[in-house]
Amino acid sequence: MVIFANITQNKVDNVFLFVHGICVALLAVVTVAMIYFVIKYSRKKNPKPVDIPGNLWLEITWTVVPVILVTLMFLYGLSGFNVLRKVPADAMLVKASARMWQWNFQYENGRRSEILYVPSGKPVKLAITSADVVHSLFIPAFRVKEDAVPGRETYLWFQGDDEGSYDLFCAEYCGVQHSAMLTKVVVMSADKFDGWYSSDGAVPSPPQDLPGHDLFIAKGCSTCHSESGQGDVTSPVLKKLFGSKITTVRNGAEVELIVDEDYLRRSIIDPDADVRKGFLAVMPSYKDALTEDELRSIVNYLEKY
Ligand SMILES: [Cu+2]
Repeated sequence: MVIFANITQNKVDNVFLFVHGICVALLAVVTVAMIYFVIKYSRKKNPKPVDIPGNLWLEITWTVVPVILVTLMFLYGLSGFNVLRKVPADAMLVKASARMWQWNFQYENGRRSEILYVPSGKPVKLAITSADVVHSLFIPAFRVKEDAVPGRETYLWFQGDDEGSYDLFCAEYCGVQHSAMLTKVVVMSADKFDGWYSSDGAVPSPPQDLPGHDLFIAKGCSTCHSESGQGDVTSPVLKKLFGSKITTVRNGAEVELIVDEDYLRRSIIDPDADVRKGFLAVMPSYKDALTEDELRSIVNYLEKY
């Protein structure tokens, strides 16, 4: 038996299994009856058609039983819906805003992030808005999805009980870079989360006089890799990184390397290839979010950063 990781997932899965179970049972009943009638009333056995008079009890049964079944499906589904819509009073509020083609999360202390960091075991309410078109915020692992509609605030809530990182993406086709609206929910222990939450990554201030700086901000790099941030478990500090010797984990094995242009490039396009030792692999790939020129510009910037 599956052990469900969290409340919303548990509820949604149970309703799904219940409805699915009834559907499978009905399919079996209908199929068996159909095969039975095909054989019993075949033309070979009944060359002469005869009228079969109605059967009141049979008709009452096949009306009442389905009514009971769909009512049960509705009521059980409604109980799941109520769980999803009723946010626990102690939920932590995070504002989630969507725009073509990026997610942005803002916390109550003003801290912003492109990755949704949450403490484990605590309900989180996302207040969702969109700056342009309709997007949809979907976290499959927690079975929650809600549209981001311009001019209006929607919401959802979930609770991550197991530490780890989970996919979060846009589930409403919103333009050519729709598939780039992919990020992570990182569930951390309360201690680690508090450390991240209170670290001063809120005010990124990379050097402004270098080319590539504006791009570094515009593409959201600085929301995680801030200059002043001391670098938590998810985002190493990039300052003076170029040329330094680091240890990474590649396919499960530790590798020592000198940070060069190739490494910076690879880490932006395929962040999971060489993950800095001691850090979590949570950065989304920027393969489709940057043109070749933009990529070159950011890499050049980081070389001097
Ligand atoms: Cu979208």
